[in-house]
Formats: sequence, structure tokens, C-alpha cells
Amino acid sequence: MSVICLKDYKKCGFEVESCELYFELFEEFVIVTNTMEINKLDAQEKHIKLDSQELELLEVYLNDLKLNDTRYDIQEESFTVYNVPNSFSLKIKNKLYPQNNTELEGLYKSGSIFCTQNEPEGFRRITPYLDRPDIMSVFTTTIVADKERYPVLLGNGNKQSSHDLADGRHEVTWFDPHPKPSYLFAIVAGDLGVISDEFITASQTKVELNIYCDKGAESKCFFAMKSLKDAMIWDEQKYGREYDLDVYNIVAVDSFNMGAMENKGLNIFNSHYVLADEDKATDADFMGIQSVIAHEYFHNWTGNRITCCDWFELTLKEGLTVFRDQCFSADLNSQEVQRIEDVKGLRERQFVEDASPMAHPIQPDSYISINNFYTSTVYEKGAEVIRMLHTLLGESRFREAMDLYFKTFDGRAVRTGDFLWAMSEVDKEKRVDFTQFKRWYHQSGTPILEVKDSFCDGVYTLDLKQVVPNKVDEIKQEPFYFPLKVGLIGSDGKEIKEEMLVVSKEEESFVFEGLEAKPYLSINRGFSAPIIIKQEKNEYAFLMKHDKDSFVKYESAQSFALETTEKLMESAELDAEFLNSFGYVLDLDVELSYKALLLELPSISSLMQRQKVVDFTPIYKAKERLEREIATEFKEKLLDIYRLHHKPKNKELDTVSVGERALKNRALRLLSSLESREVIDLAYKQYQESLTMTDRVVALDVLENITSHEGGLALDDFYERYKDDTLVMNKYFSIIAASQREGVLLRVIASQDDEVYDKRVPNLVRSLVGVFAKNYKYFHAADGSGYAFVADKIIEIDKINAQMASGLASAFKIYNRLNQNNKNLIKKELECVISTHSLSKNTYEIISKILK
Ligand code: BAL
Ligand code: ZN
Repeated sequence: MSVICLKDYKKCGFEVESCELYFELFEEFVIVTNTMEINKLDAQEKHIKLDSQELELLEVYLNDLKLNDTRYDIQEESFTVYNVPNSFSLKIKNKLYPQNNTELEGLYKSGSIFCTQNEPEGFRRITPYLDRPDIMSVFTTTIVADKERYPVLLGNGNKQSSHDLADGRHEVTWFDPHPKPSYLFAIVAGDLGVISDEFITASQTKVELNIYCDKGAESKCFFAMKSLKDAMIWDEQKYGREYDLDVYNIVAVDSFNMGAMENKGLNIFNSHYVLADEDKATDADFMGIQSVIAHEYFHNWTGNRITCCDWFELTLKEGLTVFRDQCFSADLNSQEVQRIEDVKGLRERQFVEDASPMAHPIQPDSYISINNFYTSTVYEKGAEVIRMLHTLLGESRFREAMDLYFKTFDGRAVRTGDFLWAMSEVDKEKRVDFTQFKRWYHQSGTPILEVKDSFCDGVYTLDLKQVVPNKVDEIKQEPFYFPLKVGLIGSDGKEIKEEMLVVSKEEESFVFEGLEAKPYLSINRGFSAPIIIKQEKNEYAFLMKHDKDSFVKYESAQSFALETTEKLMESAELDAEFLNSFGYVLDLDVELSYKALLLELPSISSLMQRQKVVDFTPIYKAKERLEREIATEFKEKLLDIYRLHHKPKNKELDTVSVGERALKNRALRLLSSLESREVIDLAYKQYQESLTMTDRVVALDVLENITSHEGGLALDDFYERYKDDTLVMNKYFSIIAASQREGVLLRVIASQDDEVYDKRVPNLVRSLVGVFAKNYKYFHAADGSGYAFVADKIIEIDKINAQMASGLASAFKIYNRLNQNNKNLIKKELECVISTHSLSKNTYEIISKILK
């Protein structure tokens, strides 16, 4: 398989001045006519080689002259026209079969809706083109289709004209004045429902806003619409960025590989991130919608107006846009909860990736399939890198740098180096060493910071040592440069000082003078750097009580629980101080969602990450024991919390209502480890009487895991209630696949035959097979049955949708951390997958890295 390398980038010898596309949609096929005005930039170029994938060519015209097939050559992945002049018009007519397109890249059908997905390399499946992000062109799109079947025809930009044609067809033309790369091109055609609104920009321009969906689902689009308007205001206020077209369209479709796509003026969304009402979506689903709607909107500037020079620069737009959406969500909801959720996500996904054979820098230096690099590293670690710049420069300097970035690079395809240039330009005092900071872009792995401290004669000394992991190929990496926010707290619990240190050396010390006694250390406040802290002595109980930093308070609770669980793996007695601290948090009077996080016990993944050689059985046993001991000790308090905050008829989405649900469901989950009649009754009642999906789904999950009788009744009821709503059925399949009860694999296998399940729909595959592959207990079963099942699914799904298959394959990335028995079992399965005939390059790349 060929490897694409960052170092091999070459500027294109041509530019596409304009591109006019004419789509004729029919039930069995689509005819695309693509007319490009092209200029030669490099006189040495004789022939033009366009990207083209699985296309059926019909006709080719060069400057209106029809070419015979000696003048061009079509290969599996390219289309070349020989001997082209300096400036020319190239017209290509080709035929597509979107109804057979199960890869969901290029033009395909989601149910009866025609839609597209072109990032990163889907456009070449629509028409031959210079399908690379640094080729920016002005697009005009005309769509022709049967008017009754497809009354809605959408393209990028503004609508230019529309009219009816003979034989019941109609055509609509869209013009996008903003030059863009082909990955931002989109069309949609369907018989869609819509909700509409408008937004007046800061400069008093009216923008029409539309959200399209399946007919009948319109009432579920209002939260998304509100989120869009919130995002538009926020980007004006926070970054001075206004929207730049007359219309902003969003379309929700059920079959979509990603969460959503930021096509210029025509976002296409996985319906999971658009459709919601309280009966069918959880509070977390609503938060997801708010953040993804905003994320795609923010791309209009960070991604569309300024895009990436090549795909190695993906984090330029993704890391930055994730940072922007995280800040937006924090501003609209709770700063402290948002930060903790962001860090939790980073550790669950990115830290695991960074410690695996799939580790890569946020700017990778090579790939086989770029589809495999839409990773947590590029996105979430990328956002942490931007956040560190924000911390180092400060809010107003960062904004100044962003203004400069927008002003300098608007309308261009640039590199992370250009972004860092803008950041460094505003740093007049040269406070930041950008040369060293750049290592975050080129080095992989999570640095560990070993912390020792001492106190002598009023001087407190902090000795820090950075342990920087080698690259996957064992090449040594250099120390990172990062902000480390620390606080010193007196033994009376009063804050002495807070400072932002800048760490840059492998080993360095910081001193704090004039102290009366040794202070307590609060380190990496707000998770100022994406690192792992290792301290000799930890003061978790003290920090849980006294730290004013909400992140470190949470971190102390987590770390204390992690260490306590680890001690239980060695069968020690439960630490009484831990129980005390837990009891202290139960009584804390803080924001309720935050309190629910403080009471959350560490995930299996976070326990696993700390093991040298992973064996899941002792991890599960210790975690279950800790939960039981806590529930036994604090049963009455937990019941009190539950009763106080259980408001089954409340469907509101305000902070207090969401917080009450989060906290009382945390209490219910903890109590469930008792597996008592009392708890079963509570959960069953909650399942039946609550009006929100949040409550219903937690109750269902609790019942599923502790009782086959009520669990079975609730699950059957859930199925009957929601079997016609695919989005809710994703939750049904996830609950089965994540269950800790015996016999899960057989139920997952059986679920594939359910009439609702469809292996061509990514959401359903992720909910069933993807969630099972995260069910550590059964995926890693000692008899290898979990591995064999998932490996079979990878082979099966790879033939349908390579992106889905490689996503599943990445579940095996913890291979190198496992005990020998599990490793042997995985190796056998993956060797079988990789030797499969015509395996996609996506899946090949992931598995070959894991097995290396
Ligand atoms: N650009 C792909 C989808 C997203 O990150 O917004
Ligand atoms: Zn994005």
C-alpha cells in the first residue's frame, strides 16, 4: 500500500479558476457534467492528472472539442488529459450510481435523500478533479431532478435560480462566491421537512436559516436552531466573525460516517446531532447537538475561509475549531463541568491512542488513508495545544493573534506554521518559545511530569522531571514546552498563591520564597497542560476539601479513587480516609452536575491505563467491590440525594434540572451495586414514570445490569415504545452491547437479525458492534469469543464501508498492553483479518500498525 508523506508535498502545477457542475439525478443513476476553467501555473506541466475514483466516464471536451480516448487515460484512481494548453476549459461527463454507494463517501443515498460527503477525498468519487485542499475554486452547481420526489434541491452558497422543466422535473442553480476546496462541496436532494428562522448579523445583514430533516421530524429541530443562533452570536462577540452568505442550510440524514460536515453554507449532519426532544434525547445528547452545531458553524472561518494546505494540516482547522466549540459550550453552560468533560474525553480516547501503536503527532508525517487521521489526537489533543497557546498568551493577546490570522490568511489554504506565526507576532515581549512549543505538533505520546517537593527555611521547592515517551518507532523525543498552573494552599485551607509556571526542560526546579510552612500543592490547575502528573506524596483528601480549583478538586477525587481501587486489587482493606472524603463530597453544596462528577468513580479505561500489563478481571472485581462498599456505607445518604432530586415530571433543560438528573442518577448507579429489591423498585419506577430519556435510559441500564426480570420487562417496553425511531434504537442496542450480564455476546449476535438493525448504517453498527468492542469484560473474554466476533465484523463491514471497518479495528489498539493470553488471541484474529482478500487500505493501515 502506498504511503503518503508530509515531506513529499508539491505545489500543484495548475489552478481551477471556476467549476460548474450539472447534476442530473435519476433513480438508477446520476449524470454529472463538470466544466472547469483551468490555468497552468507551471509551464513544465504537459498533462493534467486529476483524482478520480470508481467513475464511469462518458465524454470529455477540451475547449469545447470532444476528445477521443487517445487524448486521455482513466485509471482506478486517476484521470489524465494529455497535452493541455496554458489555459483551457475542460468538460467531463460521467455517470454515478449513488444508490449502490455504501461507503457513504462522494454522492450517496441516505434512505430516499441524495447527499454527499467529500471530506477528505470524496469529491473524486463524484467527478475527476484536483481533489486536494489547496486547490480553491469558485463553484456553481445546478441540480436537476423529479420535482415530486425531490422538491428540495440544495447546493453551496446562495440560490441563484430555479425553474420547472418538462416531464415533471425541475432545476435549481446555486452559486458560492467564496473560493473553496472540493472537500467543502455538497449537494442534497429530497422530499424534506424544514424549520426556518433568520439571523441578523452585527453588520445588519439578514441570513435565512433552515434546518431540513425527514418529514415529521421538524419539531425535533428547534434545539439545533437555537444552538445555531447562539453560535452565530458567540462567534461575532468572541472573535468578531460574521456569517458571509444569504442562507445557512443544515440537513440531517441518518446514514453518515462522521458526526457532521461543515460544507460551505450547506452543513450535512448525522441526525444524531440535530434531532432531539426530551422524550427521545438525553441531556448529553442535547449538549452534543449544541456543541456539534456550533463546531460546524465555527468552521466557516476556521476551516472554510481559511483552510488546510494539505491533509497533514488537519489539526489546523480541527484542533482550533474543537477549542472554539469547547469554549462556546463552557460559556453557555458550566465552565467547570465542561472542562472536566473535555479532559475526561481526552483521557478516555486520546491518552489511550497516544499510548498505543496508533500514536501520532497532531500533525502526522505520513498516512496510508487520511480517513484514519480524523482522530482524537488531531481533534482533542489539537484543541489542548491551542488551549495552551491561549493560556500562555492570555485572552486578549490570543484574540489579537486570531484577528491577525483571519486578516492575513483569509481565502487561503495554509499551514499550522502560519497559525503559529500569527500567535508569535503578537507576543511582542517574546514570552513564549514558539520554536520549542512546535514540538507539540511533531511529537507523539503523553509526557509524564514527575513532581517532588521540599521545604526548608521558608523556601518551597518544586522539582520537576519530564519523562517524554519515545515515538512509536523508538526515536527519542525532546522535552515539551507548556504552561503549568499551580496553587499553594496553607494547612488552614487558605489559598497562598497561584502561579503559571512555564515548563520547558527535562529537569527543572521552581522555588517559592517567604512561606511560613510547607504548603499543599495544587498542580496542573484547570488541566493547563495535557500531561500525566506523578507525585511522590499525594494530598487528595486535603485538596478535595480545600482546593478552590474545580478541576484539581475533581482530579483529587478521581486519583484517590483510582489508588483506592488499585489497592483493592491486592485485596487490601478499604482506605477509611477515602470513605471519609467520599462522604465529605456527598455533603458538598456545589453545582449539582459538578457534584455528580465529583462522585463518579474511575472508569475501567482509566484503571486500565495505569496497569503495566492489563488483565481486566482484577480491575472489574476491585471496581465492583469499591462500588458495593461505598453503597453500603452511604446507602441512606445516597437514597436521600436520590429522593431530594428525583423529579420525574421535570423535562426542563436548565442547569438546575440537568444537574438534579445527573446527581440523582449518579446516586442510583452507585446504589445499584447493592442489587437490592429496594433499588430495583426505584429504578423500575423511574423507568416507568420519568418523562425524560435521560432518566429512562439510566434506569433501563441499571435494571439491565442487575436483574433479568425487571431488566427484561423494561427492555421489551423500550423496544415497543421506540422501535420506529432509529436514533433511540441506537440506545437500545448500546445498552445490550455494554451490559455486564452473562451472555452478552449471544444477545449482540442475535440483535443483528433485529429488523431495526442495518449494518449499512454507521450509527447502528457503532451502537452494537462498536459498543461491544468497548465492553472490556466480554470483548476481552479469556476464550477469545469477543475478539473473534469483532474480527468477523471487520471483515464483513470492510466490504461495505471501509471507514466503519477501520473504526472498529481500532478497538484492538490496546493489544500491546494486554497479558500474553489475550495478546495471542488477538494476534490470531488480526492476522486473519489482514490476510483477507482486497482488504481496504483504511483497515490495513490500522491493523498493520497494531501488529507491528
Ligand atoms: N470536518 C469533518 C467534520 C468536522 O470535524 O467538523
Ligand atoms: Zn471539525
